[in-house]
Amino acid sequence: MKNAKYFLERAKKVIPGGVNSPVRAFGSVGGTPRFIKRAKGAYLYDEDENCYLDFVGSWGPMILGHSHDEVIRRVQDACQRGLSFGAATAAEVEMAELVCELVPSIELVRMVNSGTEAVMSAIRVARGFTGRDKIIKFSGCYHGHSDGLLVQAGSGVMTAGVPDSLGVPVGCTKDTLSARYNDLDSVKAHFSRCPEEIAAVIVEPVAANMGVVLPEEGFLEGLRKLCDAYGALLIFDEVITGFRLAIDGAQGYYGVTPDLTTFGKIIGGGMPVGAYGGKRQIMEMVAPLGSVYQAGTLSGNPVAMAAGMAQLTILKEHPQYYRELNEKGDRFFGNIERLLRETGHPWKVNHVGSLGCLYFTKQDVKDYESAKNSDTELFAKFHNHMLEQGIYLAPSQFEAVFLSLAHTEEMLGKVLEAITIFLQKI
Ligand code: KE4
Repeated sequence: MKNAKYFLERAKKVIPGGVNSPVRAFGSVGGTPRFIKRAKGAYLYDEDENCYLDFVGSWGPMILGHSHDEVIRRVQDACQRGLSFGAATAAEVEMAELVCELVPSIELVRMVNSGTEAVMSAIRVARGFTGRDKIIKFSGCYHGHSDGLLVQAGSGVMTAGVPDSLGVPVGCTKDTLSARYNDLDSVKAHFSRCPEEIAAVIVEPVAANMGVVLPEEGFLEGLRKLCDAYGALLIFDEVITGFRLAIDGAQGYYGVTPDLTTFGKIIGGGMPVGAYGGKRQIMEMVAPLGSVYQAGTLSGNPVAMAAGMAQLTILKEHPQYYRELNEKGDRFFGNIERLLRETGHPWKVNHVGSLGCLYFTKQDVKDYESAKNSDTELFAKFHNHMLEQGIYLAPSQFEAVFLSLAHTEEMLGKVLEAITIFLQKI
């Protein structure tokens, strides 16, 4: 057996940081990233055959659990017919029809290969449709790594976006304005200052990249009203919440309709799929119909469509799964809150449906500023303890816990036991 350290040393010789996405390097929690060999249901197995109860779920896609038999079968079946054609296929039509059926605000939808691509394209469409350049995003929200969105979180209301990554020219972020999540006044301030320049407001309807921060009463509705008042588009980035909170995502769960929606993760069933879509009048801007250009060699890839269609079809045909998943989440995160209270630990748990986060702070967490109050060193100790207990959490305080239909009450009970041991240790 080769262990994680062996693989990490090998990986670092040929991959930046030894990983293909930074958070996987365990940088903020220390320790050695596990090299996963296989997964089934709620479990991951690393190269040493160590077994972990998984609460990352590939960062959201695996809502049915890993290696769901029907999803695997549909993918294997598609593989037999060829991996990629670079041509139109019936599978793409079926996927688009299904997305439009499941999400009423979507009249036209375009498949791409990642959430980043979906968001980048949706913003381009919003700019093309409105003829405006500026966008508003929220500090602490993450929308993928396209240049214009890598903006220093929290750059003030009066200052244009400042790049948050080397290699991003200021020109790419000067039209990106930052506002504060759950603070409509911070959005109004931007609109008041440049009433006819803002193409869109993009928001995670549940912010799941600063831990999990829920929209306060009236926040999403307020964004809808402001966009209508100033002629801007409202973009819901549902890469995480899409098909997770409900079959029609956070927009269905909260009853607020965006003009454009971006998807990723669950829509691909574990394969690389992103999508963006919305009202016909807006999406007709997209080439070859309109003049907003976007393209992709593997967009609508038939094998990826098979995986996504399989997963979405299972979710559509079992509407009770969402009630089951959301009730499971309420019980699980509620039990953690109760445990903290009973043991005199004042930390905060934010959760909605199958998404949640334990913050090591005594203050309510309702935006990026308050999320940053969390004790990340204590989180690192917590993460390492849970890993030792065979429980695989996202290696960052500012990610989410993802529950799946494969998590049983017995498994969730083991998590509470592990947390109890941790609370006794500290
Ligand atoms: P991808 O390009 O990673 O498929 O999607 C980007 C993206 C867009 N919008 C939201 C709301 C997202 O959460 C993401 C990506 N999520 C992270 C996890 N928080 C992906 C994990 C990673 O970066 O390794």
